[in-house]
Amino acid sequence: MKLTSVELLRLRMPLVSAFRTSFGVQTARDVLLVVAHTSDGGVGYGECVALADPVYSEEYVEGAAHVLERYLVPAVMACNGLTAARVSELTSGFVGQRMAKAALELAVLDAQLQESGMSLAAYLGGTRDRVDVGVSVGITDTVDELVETVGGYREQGYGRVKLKIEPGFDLEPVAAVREAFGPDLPLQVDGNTAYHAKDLAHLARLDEFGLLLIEQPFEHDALDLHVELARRCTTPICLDETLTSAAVTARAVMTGACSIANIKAARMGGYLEARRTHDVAQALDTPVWCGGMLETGLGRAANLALASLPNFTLPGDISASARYYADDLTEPFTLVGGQIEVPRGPGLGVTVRTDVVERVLTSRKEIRG
Ligand code: SMG
Ligand code: MG
Repeated sequence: MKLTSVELLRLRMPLVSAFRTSFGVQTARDVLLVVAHTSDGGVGYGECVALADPVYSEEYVEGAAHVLERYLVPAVMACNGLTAARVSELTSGFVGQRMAKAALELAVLDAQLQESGMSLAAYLGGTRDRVDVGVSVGITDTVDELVETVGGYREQGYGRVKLKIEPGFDLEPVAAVREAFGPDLPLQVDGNTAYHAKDLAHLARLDEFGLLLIEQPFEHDALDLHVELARRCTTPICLDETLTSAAVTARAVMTGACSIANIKAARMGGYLEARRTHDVAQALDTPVWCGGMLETGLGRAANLALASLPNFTLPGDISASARYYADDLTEPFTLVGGQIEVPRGPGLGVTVRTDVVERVLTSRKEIRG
């Protein structure tokens, strides 16, 4: 396989409701799509999940588009006999840029798998036709509003709920949700790196709410603080922002900084490294689940394929299309019995709704070999 051209599409997709985390509020998604065109006439899509600003990680969408155009796409386009497995090696001379690399790798992988007629789930080693999913609920102005929002999602059929927390919005909202929905609601929290060493004793009080896990309360490189919280709590600690590769994940587990891993392929440079991370975690008896970055149907399709692997034993942040977008870029994913079906068709297994893409398109750039 050889790439003949790559398009970088920028889209502006309004979110159906604002999403507030300790990083700030998002009301729309500035989406970057990588479209790979092959010499055999194939087309593959990869969604780059970098946020508009460098708050979740160093990457941001404008920078990712630049790095793809200037460095990553030319490095991959020069290759004859290209396969998705070669993308990480061809771009390894450029430090970091994992979300940009992941999007390019996924576009190549989608094209490759469509050509061979294999689904992404089958290629990765998925073993389930549908996967358990949950919903990630943003910070609200009041605790009453949070309880009402969670109630709405429960009515829609979400079985597992994740609450975003930050200093000043943690014990009270968690207690209220636990009280309103009872001890059987699978509930977890995500601090998105907003806490510091002085908060250790406070965070340990989350133990009384019977949570599934506490996700990334401290900064990405603060392994020691996560180890200390794990020592003080019986609730499992899960890492997100910290886990940038299979090797980093193994180190985090072995040092006791986490006993559960959130896997996001984009944070790790691609779906192939995500699969390796799944395998390493499984070897270390560490359950994993699939994180989310408010993906459109394209990224969601890939996440569903990943989440169908056997060690994804906890529900993922992979909600139905309607939780994010009024008009998704693919046929909408829907929730049935707390689960979403894994696409079966070749590659990502979805059809891109080009009419929707054209409607939300803000810019298009074509890179030729
Ligand atoms: O895709 O449903 C989703 C969002 C899940 O909470 C979610 N993602 O830290 O896990 C996380 C956040 C990161 C993105 S928002 C800044
Ligand atoms: Mg997180």
